[in-house]
Amino acid sequence: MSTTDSGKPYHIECTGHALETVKSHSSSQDITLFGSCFCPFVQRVWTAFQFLDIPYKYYEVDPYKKPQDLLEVSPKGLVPGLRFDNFSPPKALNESTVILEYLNDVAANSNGRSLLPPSSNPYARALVRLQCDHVNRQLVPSFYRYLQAQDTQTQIQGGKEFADSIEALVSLFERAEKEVYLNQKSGTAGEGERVSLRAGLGLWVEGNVDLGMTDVMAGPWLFRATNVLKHYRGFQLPSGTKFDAYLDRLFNHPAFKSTCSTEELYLDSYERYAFNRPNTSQVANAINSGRSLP
Ligand SMILES: N[C@@H](CCC(=O)N[C@@H](CS)C(=O)NCC(=O)O)C(=O)O
Repeated sequence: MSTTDSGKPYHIECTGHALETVKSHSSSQDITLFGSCFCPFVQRVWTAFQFLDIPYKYYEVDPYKKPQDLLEVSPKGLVPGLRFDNFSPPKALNESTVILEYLNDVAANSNGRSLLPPSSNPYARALVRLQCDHVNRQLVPSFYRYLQAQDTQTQIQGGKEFADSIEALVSLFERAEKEVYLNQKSGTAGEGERVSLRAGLGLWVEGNVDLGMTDVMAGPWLFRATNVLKHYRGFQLPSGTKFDAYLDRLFNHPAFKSTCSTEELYLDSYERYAFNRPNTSQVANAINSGRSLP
């Protein structure tokens, strides 16, 4: 566990698999993704582009420097942002959760890929959105509270709160699996029908090979729990056969893996959060002042 701030700066270029993906998405496309190599909100959207097979150009920006072209697509200067160059003047979108829904709609209208259960199953879609809501309002803020906590007592409490948010996510996964799939499948005819019942429930459900909306929403922070939180807080993710197998499927899914840099990039880039350096980011400031995240 790391105990002194060595003053490392955040990285400004992807490494590893992510760098390969950047290189193969560097030519002009109708959609430009404004991203930053260390950012989990970007990783959500980037994973969705990869999974949904929507053409894009990746464009690395430093969101702390607030370049003009970023401010034009994202008013607070936050990544991710999308710019649509086939309009004059170009149109734009920001906010990772909004962009994810947008990309899912685009795919549904083009290639039929989806991160959600089919619209013919509104209850299944709602249960997945409950999971996403939990990720956004509990899991993500508790990750930062834990990482930014400086005294031992607050760190212990932060670790517990973060672990509890993961347990609660698992309960929501189990609920959707049970209500949408397990309780139904005995009465159904064949494997085809079983596959369609579990479609869009994501990698939690054994046998599913497609990412779901919740996997994409939560994945970047679960991943950072295995490197950043482990390194700076000695954190161990809750363990269990089914949860371990889920994480394995998630972290090794080609669409997720292709957006991952090497561990050093995350450890260096998150040192400023781990030592709660002043003015680290808008997210860090919101956590320190008890406000909701930007
Ligand atoms: N609610 C935004 C949050 C995005 C966000 O906070 N991105 C960080 C990078 S991880 C950022 O751009 N920070 C710049 C700043 O703090 O000024 C989303 O979901 O897209």
